[in-house]
Amino acid sequence: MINKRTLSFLSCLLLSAFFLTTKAYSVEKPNIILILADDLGYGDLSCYDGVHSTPHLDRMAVEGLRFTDFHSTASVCSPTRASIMTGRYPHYDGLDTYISPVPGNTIGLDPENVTFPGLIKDVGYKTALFGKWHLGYEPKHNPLNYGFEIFHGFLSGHVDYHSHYDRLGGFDWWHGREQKQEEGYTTHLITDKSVDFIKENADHPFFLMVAHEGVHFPLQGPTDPIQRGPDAKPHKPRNGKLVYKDMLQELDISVGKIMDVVKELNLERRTLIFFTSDNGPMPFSKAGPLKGKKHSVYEGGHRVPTIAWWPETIKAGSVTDQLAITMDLMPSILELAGTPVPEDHPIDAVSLVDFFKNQEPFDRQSLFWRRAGKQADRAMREGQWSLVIDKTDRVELYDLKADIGQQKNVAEMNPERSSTMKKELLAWEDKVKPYLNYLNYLKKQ
Ligand SMILES: [Ca+2]
Repeated sequence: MINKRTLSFLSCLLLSAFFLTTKAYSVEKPNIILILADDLGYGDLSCYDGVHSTPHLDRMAVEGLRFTDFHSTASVCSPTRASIMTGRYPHYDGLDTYISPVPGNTIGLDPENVTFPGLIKDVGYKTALFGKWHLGYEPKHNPLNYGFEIFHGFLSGHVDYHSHYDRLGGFDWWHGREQKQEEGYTTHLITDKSVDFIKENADHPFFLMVAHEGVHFPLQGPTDPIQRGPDAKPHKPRNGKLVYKDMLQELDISVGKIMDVVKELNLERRTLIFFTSDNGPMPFSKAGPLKGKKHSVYEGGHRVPTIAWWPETIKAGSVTDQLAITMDLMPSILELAGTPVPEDHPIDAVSLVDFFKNQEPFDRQSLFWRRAGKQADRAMREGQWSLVIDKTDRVELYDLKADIGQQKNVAEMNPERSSTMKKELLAWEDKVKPYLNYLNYLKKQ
C-alpha cells in the first residue's frame, strides 16, 4: 500500500523530474533566427570592407563568426529560398529561376516536399515567417502548408514598401491565408513582428525566419512616396544611391533590434542568429572585389555576406573561409532541433553545427550553380577553383586564391583540372531536371 507520505514524495519527485526535463529541453534545443536579406551584395557591409556603414551587422560579426566564402544556392531569389527549405538543389524541384507573379502562375515549391519547418514544429518548435516567401502563389503554396504556424508578409518577389502592392499591381500582404493591409514600411513591420514573436516565445524553443524585403527594389526608404497601388502618385525619385543607403540602414537597424531583444530576454546563450542574403547585388548594391551581380554564375552572383551569432557556442570575432552554402541551413536547423533529415529525402547539403561549435575546416563536396534564362551559364566550385561554362560552352577556370575577381582564365594552363571539373559539372546537370520553371515562365509572359 502507498501511504500519504510516499504519495507526496512521489509527487515531488515527478514534479522535479518534469522541471528538470523542461529545463534540459530548452537548453538542448536552441532558438534559431534566420535573417535573410534580399539582394544584398558581398561589398555592401562595412564588416566586409563595403561602402556602407552597418554598425549593427559589424557588431554581430565582432560577437560572432563571419564567413568569407559563403554562397547562395542560386543567383536569384526563389531557387535559393527553395533550397533552404529542402536542403537540396532547387533544380530537382523545377525551380531554376524566380517565380513571376503573373496571374495564373501555378509554379511553386511542391508542399508535399520535405521541408524543415514542419519537421521542427513536430518536435516542439514554434515556427514563424515574417516577410518574403516567393515560393508560389497558389493557396496550396501558402507558407502555413510547409510547417510555419505564423506567416505575415508577401508571396511575390517584391512589394511597394508602403502600400504592399506587387510589381504587376496586385495587392500582396498576408496574415496567414488572408490578404490584409497593414500600415507601415515593410522593413519596420517585419522587424516589429519579429521582436514581438521573440518576446512571446521566450520560454520555449522557436524558429523565426526574418525574410526581409530589404534591399530589393523598388528603391524606397521609409520617407519616400508610394510607387504602386491606388495611392501611388507621380513623383520625382531621389538619388538612387542615397535611397539605397537608407534601405540598407533600416536593414542594419533591424538586425540590431533583434540581437538586442534576444539579449534583453537573456536568451543569447541558447539562440543562434544566422544572417545571409538570397543572392548577389542589384544595381545599387555592391559585389566588392567579385565579378558579376545578381543573375550571374560568377562569384558576385552568389557569394554573399554571412554571419553566425551564438554567444559562448560560436567563438566571438572569428572569420572563416570555409566553403558553405545556404542549402546547408536545412540539415543544420534539423540537427539543432534534434530531429534527423528523413531517410527518404536525399539532400545535397551538410550540417554546419559542428563547424559552428569547433570551427575546424571540413572537406566540402563540389558546389554547382546554373542560371536559367537567356544565358544558360553554369558554374562550379571545388576548393579554391571556380569553373564557369557559358551558354556557348566556353570553359573558364579561375584560381580564386590568386584571383578572387575572376579576371584571368587559366583553363588552358590547367587542362586536366578543367576537363575533370567540366565532366563533374555536366554530370550534375544530367542529374538535375531541365529548365522547367524557366520554360513555363516563358510560356506565361
Ligand atoms: Ca533576391
